[in-house]
Amino acid sequence: MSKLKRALITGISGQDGSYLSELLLGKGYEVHGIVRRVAMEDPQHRLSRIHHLKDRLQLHAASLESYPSLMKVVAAVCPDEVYHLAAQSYVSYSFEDEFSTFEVNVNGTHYLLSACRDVVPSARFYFAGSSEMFGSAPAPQNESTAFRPRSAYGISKVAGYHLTRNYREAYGLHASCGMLYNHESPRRGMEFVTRKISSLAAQIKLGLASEIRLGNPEARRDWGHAREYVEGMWRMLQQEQPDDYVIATGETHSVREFLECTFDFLGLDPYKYLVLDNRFVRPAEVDVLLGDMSKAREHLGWTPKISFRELAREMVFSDLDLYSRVAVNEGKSAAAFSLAPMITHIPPAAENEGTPAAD
Ligand code: G4F
Repeated sequence: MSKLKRALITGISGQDGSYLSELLLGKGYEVHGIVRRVAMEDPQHRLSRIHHLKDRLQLHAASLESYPSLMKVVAAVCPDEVYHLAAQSYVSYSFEDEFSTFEVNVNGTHYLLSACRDVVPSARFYFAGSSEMFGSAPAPQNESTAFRPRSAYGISKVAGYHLTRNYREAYGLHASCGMLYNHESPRRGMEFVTRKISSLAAQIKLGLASEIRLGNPEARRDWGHAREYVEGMWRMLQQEQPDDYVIATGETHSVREFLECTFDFLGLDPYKYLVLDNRFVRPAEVDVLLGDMSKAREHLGWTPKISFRELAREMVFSDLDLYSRVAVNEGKSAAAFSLAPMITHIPPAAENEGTPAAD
């Protein structure tokens, strides 16, 4: 009988980590995750995205800022596949603290690669790169596009990409980098614009909020669904040869479009509530991201199926459900908002709504 494959995931408690855990468990992997010690001490809040999997995962406390702690976990787990997802991933914050962004994103990646080379050199390694590496490069971007990052976050991911490539070329590691475009879901953190919009739309509908403050509504992103994107990560590590891939939908939409689409699902006019607020405008913006994922389609057989509208719909109805429960707990009945039929499930997509994100 062949032995179970063992995966080690950094950032397992995040959006991508939770979807990837589900995918790997479903494929019969033994799944280990690295979390910070504080998360172990406060699992209800910090591990909420993987709470439903808690009996099937093996969690280890370590810090990306400590090489010895990472080394110890890698040696104890002896993984076949390592998915390095953990990072300071909020672009705006990287303008406020460039130094900790580099510390975690660059040194953390370097420590983990080094530990893998020294302890499990035959393990396959995935590095979570980002479309932010392309920055102001003209659209559409693909694996040959020159990087022009516009933030400390983008620069840190370019450094991680080169570290990954260098470990592949210098030490023969099976190390791949996924350049993933923005990927969202109901599990997205509240600081990112899509979740900020879907959660505030729901709260406005329920009378729990009265405005939405945004920075630049004209920025354009190539938004896909995180559940589909983690499948791309896994496929990269199943290839005989390591390589780098763009994972994207091939469609770009503005923040404004996401706002209009989301509010529209709830029958709201976003312009009654929108306040433009300079505090959310970045010192250097990435205006347009649009990925060309032909290589992933041809080599990995990966294509996204969930459209922009389906993504927005899932997010906003999930938040409506969430905040309805909040409203009920605050003594307001969901029925008072005429929402009872809407909050029980996410309605299926109408056949004529939206187009598939890509072929
Ligand atoms: O949702 P965002 O904060 O995501 P951003 O900066 O594109 O980065 C995300 O995607 C990357 C992949 O491309 C990841 F690598 C990264 O870790 C992260 O997951 O902002 C999206 C756009 C930006 O142009 C921003 O300026 O929305 C614009 N925006 C406008 N108003 C806002 C707001 N962003 C946020 N977070 N909050 C606002 O109020």
